[in-house]
Amino acid sequence: MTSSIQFKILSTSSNTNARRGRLITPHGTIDTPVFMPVGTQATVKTLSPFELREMGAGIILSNTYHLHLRPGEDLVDEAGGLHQFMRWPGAVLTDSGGFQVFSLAKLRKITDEGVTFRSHIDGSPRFFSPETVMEIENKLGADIIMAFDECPPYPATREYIETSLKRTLAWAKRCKASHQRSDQQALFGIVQGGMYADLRREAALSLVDLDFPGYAIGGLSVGEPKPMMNEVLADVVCHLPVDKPRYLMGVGSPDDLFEGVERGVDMFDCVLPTRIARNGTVMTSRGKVVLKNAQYSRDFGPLDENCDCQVCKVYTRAYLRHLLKAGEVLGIRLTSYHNVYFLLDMMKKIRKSIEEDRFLAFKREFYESYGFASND
Ligand code: PRF
Ligand code: ZN
Repeated sequence: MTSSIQFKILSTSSNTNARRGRLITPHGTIDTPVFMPVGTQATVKTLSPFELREMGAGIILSNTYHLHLRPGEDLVDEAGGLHQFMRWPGAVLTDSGGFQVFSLAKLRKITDEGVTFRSHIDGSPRFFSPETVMEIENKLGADIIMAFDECPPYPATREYIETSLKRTLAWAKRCKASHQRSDQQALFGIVQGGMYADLRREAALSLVDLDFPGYAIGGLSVGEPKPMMNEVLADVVCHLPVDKPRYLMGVGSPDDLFEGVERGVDMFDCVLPTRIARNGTVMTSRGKVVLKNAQYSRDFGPLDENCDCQVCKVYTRAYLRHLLKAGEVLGIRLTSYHNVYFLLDMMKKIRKSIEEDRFLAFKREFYESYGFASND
């Protein structure tokens, strides 16, 4: 079966594993490496699709777990799928619930068959299995859908990870077998295996055997030290095919994005820009700014003098600080806008630096200005 997506590498970095690519989906062409803003409940919190388009977002992520519980996949299906329902013209990726069911649901019971749990909203009993999750994701209608996996906690014993991984790999196979719309939705496999290099390798090889149109790296950024994450990541990537997209799930912060790109990752998603925006923190070219701090009360400059976003063109730190302090909704809308723009723009600059084969130099420059210690 031909895949519903196509991936092309346009250029590569000569001294790192960074690659500049293009992902063609039924809802548009995405330049990679890409950051996908998170729209858990079929909305990127506080931002409209017009605004997301305006700032250059091409693909967003949404969540099977949340949409299944509310409003339910049948309603979304009836609306014509997620794109139609939320009036988002770009591409959508849905996560499978393999992470949320383990972090949010109550009274979880996991067996080889699937996971029984209670809704965190109303306590109603639910059952997720590879087959039920594929049916839900088919109805939601995203361009890219994720296999149902278990994201094990950190730290975890080798025995726990072995059992969990065996199950995740069996589930990946069942997801592939029950996926009904492979001509319209690309199903990605998820590499788990905790922090164990040999288990990660086994996971990657088994999934590659199943021949997915793309591969995600899950189970990272779950509390392990950053150097450990980067080591596992570098290791996993070398077992993945060069010609398929690689997606690092739930990551991240500006430095995590640079480190991921350097190791050959093409796709990222994270709630970070919108989450920190809602408590008044913005990312700028000179590092984070906590707007509620008193030092900004009479600061009539922009959030970031090097940012071209609509917010930085118009508003002052003093005014944004006032909105946040007064609990006005516009405050968190504007900080969310700037933060998402900041990461999209950073990825755009990363892509350009790969094209011009100066990725590491750009990374060094960015780290110096942002205030990160450089590790190369
Ligand atoms: N699995 C799935 N979604 C995820 C993760 C995972 O391991 C993570 C881990 N960082 C974030 N989101 N299905
Ligand atoms: Zn801005």
